[in-house]
Amino acid sequence: MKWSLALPAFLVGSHVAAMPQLRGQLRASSQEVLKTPPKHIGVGHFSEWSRATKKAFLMDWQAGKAGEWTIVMGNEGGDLDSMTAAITWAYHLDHSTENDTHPVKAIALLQTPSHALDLRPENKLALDNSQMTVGHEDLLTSDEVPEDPETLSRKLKGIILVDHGEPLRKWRDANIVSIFDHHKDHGTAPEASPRIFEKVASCTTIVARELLNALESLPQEYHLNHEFLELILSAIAIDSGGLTSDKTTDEDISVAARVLARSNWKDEKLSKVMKELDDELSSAQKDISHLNLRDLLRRDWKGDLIDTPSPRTPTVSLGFASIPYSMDEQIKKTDFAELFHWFAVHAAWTAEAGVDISICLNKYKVKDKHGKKEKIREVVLTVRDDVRVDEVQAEALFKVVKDALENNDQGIELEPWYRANELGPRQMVWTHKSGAGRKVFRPIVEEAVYGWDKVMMEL
Ligand SMILES: [Mn+2]
Repeated sequence: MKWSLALPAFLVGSHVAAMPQLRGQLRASSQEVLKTPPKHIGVGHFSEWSRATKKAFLMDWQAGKAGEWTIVMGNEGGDLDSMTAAITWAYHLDHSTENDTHPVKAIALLQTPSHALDLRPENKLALDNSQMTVGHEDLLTSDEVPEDPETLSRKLKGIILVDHGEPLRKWRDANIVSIFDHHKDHGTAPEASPRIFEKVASCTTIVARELLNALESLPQEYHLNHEFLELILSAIAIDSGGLTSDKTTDEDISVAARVLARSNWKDEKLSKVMKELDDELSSAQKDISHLNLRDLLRRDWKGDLIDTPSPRTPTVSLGFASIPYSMDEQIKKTDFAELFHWFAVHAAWTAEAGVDISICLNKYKVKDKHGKKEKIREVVLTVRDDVRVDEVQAEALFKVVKDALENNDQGIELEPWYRANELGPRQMVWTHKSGAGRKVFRPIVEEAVYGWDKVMMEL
């Protein structure tokens, strides 16, 4: 079946692209022949738009015209919400001004390297469903940004933050045009407009609502293609458990209904569509059993540098991982399947990431004696003494963060992990049953680090 080797180019032809069934068959048969699936260019309108935008951005950058662009960026966890919210607002800015004398040049940036996106099967699936090019080629990822963000941020027209409330340090010199977020408001860029912080399940809800409101007030609406609408519904569905989780708000429901009404699925029931999307995406999301510990650490990693108040105190780097496995299960995934190896693999990753303080937030379910499922969470704290702080400082930092965690005012009752006595210096593991995740823990740890200097001076 030699012809299958010519398939990628062949698929670009629009007549083939217009026949999804044939395309599927060809792809399936070619995969049998070739070990690695052949690359093909996405065929949807959405893919075309995204690809054209990326090309225009890179061409303008090369021509020294980066200053005409606004980058819409999600957070570095790079989940479906971040990705979709960024794409949604970039799409809106681009389409709503396309007939203007000076159309807005906006591009979505996924603040993860492309390989990290591959660690999120649900993103892959959602992009595939939206007929995007395999391997996220239509999207700009952080490893493709053609210039050091510190420098680029000063050249850009501006940045727009979605799904996070303050820019990563490397972007902090950029002009922040707008913020759409559902995390804690740290007061960043008070002059940004729109500047919306709202407790909703999915940040995409906020962005999609703003898009629809603006769209409906235009003299003539621009086109929303169905792939795009389906991606928006997917992001809201997975973050809201198909609109059924506790986090779901009326806004999530009403925005999803408005998006659905414009989609190809408009004749179906909202609850059914959202449940199906959530089921499909959540099962893809859970399909990470093949990932090793290093990949699990990288998969949902958020970190940044924190300046402590005093000039004599170094800047420290803080990283958070979220992992859906217990410590015991993670240990089993290491080559030696022993506790020491968890810390060795973890240390190799934090060294690579240049992180002083690392917090891993694990969550998993156990069945109690009545067969009822119970959610358990674990917190793993480690502090390195070889990145930005020395051993004495590392000890002090560890103590400050440990105290802040143990004496938190969020009602989280941390109990030492059952093997805590086997841990080494500046390592601690706790378990708890509160629902608190990264959104709760991150501010606790950050505030502790901001206050670290005070403790140092008292010593
Ligand atoms: Mn989010």
